[in-house]
Amino acid sequence: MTLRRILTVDADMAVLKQVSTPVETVDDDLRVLMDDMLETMYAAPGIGLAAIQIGVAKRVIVMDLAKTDEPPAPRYFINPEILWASEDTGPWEEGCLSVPDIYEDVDRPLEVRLRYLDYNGNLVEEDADELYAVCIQHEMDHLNGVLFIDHLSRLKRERAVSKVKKAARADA
Ligand code: GNR
Ligand code: NI
Repeated sequence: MTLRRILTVDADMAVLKQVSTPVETVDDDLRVLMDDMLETMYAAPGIGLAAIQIGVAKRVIVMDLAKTDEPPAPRYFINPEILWASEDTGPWEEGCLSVPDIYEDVDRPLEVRLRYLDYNGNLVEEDADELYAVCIQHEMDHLNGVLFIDHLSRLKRERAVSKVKKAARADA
């Protein structure tokens, strides 16, 4: 498996804004991509990762919501769709590996019904709530070139990007 560089808003905004393309075939090449994404996500560490965050504009997401004292529970989502979203929304404090060290509340539907293809290309439908609902909506936004900071006011968004740019300059 290969660790990939995670793109960030200071340097890679144009790529992160791209709309990703549906996957045609779930094959071994795609599984290599998903394995690399999972390894990259665990190393970061993060709880979810969309392919565009490593510069691949395919509608592919990996996730693991297991707590630190639980065994790993990797999940893979290919061409995910939201079939239904609750009217009820609520805030959750979100972060993003592409917007490092910024944490802000975002309001989203509290429950969603999903359809996607899994690691083996099988069609799955299931309901998500709590952190699962938050994370899948955050990741599906990435597939459409949307970042969690796009849900904030312009002032908060611009401050967040400035902070990430300043930190990147300090690191260099
Ligand atoms: O690791 C992550 N944590 C997180 C916390 C709250 C809401 C969403 C997330 S996803 C994020 C990893 C990431 O950037 N995925 O795109
Ligand atoms: Ni993210």
